[in-house]
Amino acid sequence: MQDALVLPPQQALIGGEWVDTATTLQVEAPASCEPLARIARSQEGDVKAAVESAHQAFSGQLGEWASWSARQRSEWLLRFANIIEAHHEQLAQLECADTGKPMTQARGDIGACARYFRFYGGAADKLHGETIPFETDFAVMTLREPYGVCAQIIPWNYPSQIFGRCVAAALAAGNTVVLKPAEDACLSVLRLAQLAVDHGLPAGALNVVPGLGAEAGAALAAHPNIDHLSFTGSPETGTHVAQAAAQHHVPVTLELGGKSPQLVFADADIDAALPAVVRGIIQNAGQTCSAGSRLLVQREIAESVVANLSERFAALRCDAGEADADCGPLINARQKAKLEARLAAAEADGIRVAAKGQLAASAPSGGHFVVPQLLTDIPEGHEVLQEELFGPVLVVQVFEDEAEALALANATDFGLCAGIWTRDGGSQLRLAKGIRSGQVFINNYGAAGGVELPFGGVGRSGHGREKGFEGLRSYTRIKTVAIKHD
Ligand code: TXE
Repeated sequence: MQDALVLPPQQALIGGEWVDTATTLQVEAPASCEPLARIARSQEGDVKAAVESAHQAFSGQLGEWASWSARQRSEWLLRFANIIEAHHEQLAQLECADTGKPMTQARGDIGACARYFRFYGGAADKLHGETIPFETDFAVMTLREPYGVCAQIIPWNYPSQIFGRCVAAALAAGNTVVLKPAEDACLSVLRLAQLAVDHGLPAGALNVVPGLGAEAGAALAAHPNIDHLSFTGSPETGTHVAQAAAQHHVPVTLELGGKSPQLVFADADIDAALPAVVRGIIQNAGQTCSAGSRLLVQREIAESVVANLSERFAALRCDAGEADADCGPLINARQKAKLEARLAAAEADGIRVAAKGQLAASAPSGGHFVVPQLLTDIPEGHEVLQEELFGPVLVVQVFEDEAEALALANATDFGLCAGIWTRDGGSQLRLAKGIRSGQVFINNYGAAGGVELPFGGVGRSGHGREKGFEGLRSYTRIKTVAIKHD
């Protein structure tokens, strides 16, 4: 039996205070479309106030953030990781209800959020510059400095994880943050922000402006006084926010999704590969930027692999998040309609649905469910091979040899992740070097989410790196100090 949800304030967090906005937005549970909560609808004025508070906190005019040493930041981040863990089940229930994802996945996401705070807490006081040998009468060093006010616009698919990834790294480096969470799912983020303030995060270090992308998001990206912008979402919105930030020469990190391939060779350990291939596409109902959404399989095993996967797909069940089935619903009616339109077009083009999962009889009516599907016999260059479908749909392509596998792997504009399943060491390394993507996994997919591992894309998947130590460095800039002496 689930406990009553602990809902966060229906307000924006500005300068350490929860502040009413002129109006609020209704949030629905994606599994049932029933009302779940209301959230603040921040407008340009709220965003301005949040940026101003973040500036004041960074420059020492508000609260004590600016006076905290790296060691103090480290201690607070480590303590906050424990606080997240102490509220683990409560936060997971909120994440599950708000995003619709199965409870096991929601629990994993809250665990990962705590891990980000622990990782960046541990790293905060180990981030140093260098000394550089120069002329004999010079001493030269680099200082790694925070940018100042970091604007962060995040999506709805992994709210708590992406909160951890962005906020922990930015704070560890000494920045202040103005965060615009997604209107479709932000309850865990607001509750995390509430816990942070209640547990001693100085006023103004973290500001949260919930609301619509076209209002709060656009106002934040275009604000002249932000010093850095990190955006996770669609390539289209990423282009808009990057253009807005460019007006003020604000550096931008963009994480824009993918169409990541899983390459399965005839010599692969099939018993290890196929469960990972299924997990890689059904996790969070396929609404994962790093989803392994294309299966490239070598011709001699293609038939048996498709038969094996068909059985696995047919056994998959969709249900509401708290039922903890294989898949929950999609996030909203728009995402569902977009996916269903693409699937209908694919079927009209003769693409075969080799297998489909089931909607559990216990699933609530009215939810945004789309059952997992395995698509084969796809014409070269078809849209389903190119576009991020953002649902539990795996497309299959067949290759003859390593050269064709590499060509197919690189045949989209995206480049986020790739999985390679083979026992051939030479092939592993040639492909790892040849694949155009930010992460490559050999004989695994996703490295269990590894918060320690740098993550980001090339091409239409974006640029810049989050996660790991690279992610921490990306929230700093280098200042060179050259000292002339006698
Ligand atoms: O994304 P948006 P949507 C991809 C995925 C999905 C598609 C559309 O393919 O099907 O994007 O999803 C804010 N100025 N990804 O429409 O619009 C918005 O409020 C500033 C991949 O939900 O990019 C939210 O906070 N901000 C992805 C955030 O941008 C704006 C995760 C993302 O929303 C804005 C999600 C504007 N004009 C979707 N308009 C990933 N990389 O993991 C919207 N936003």
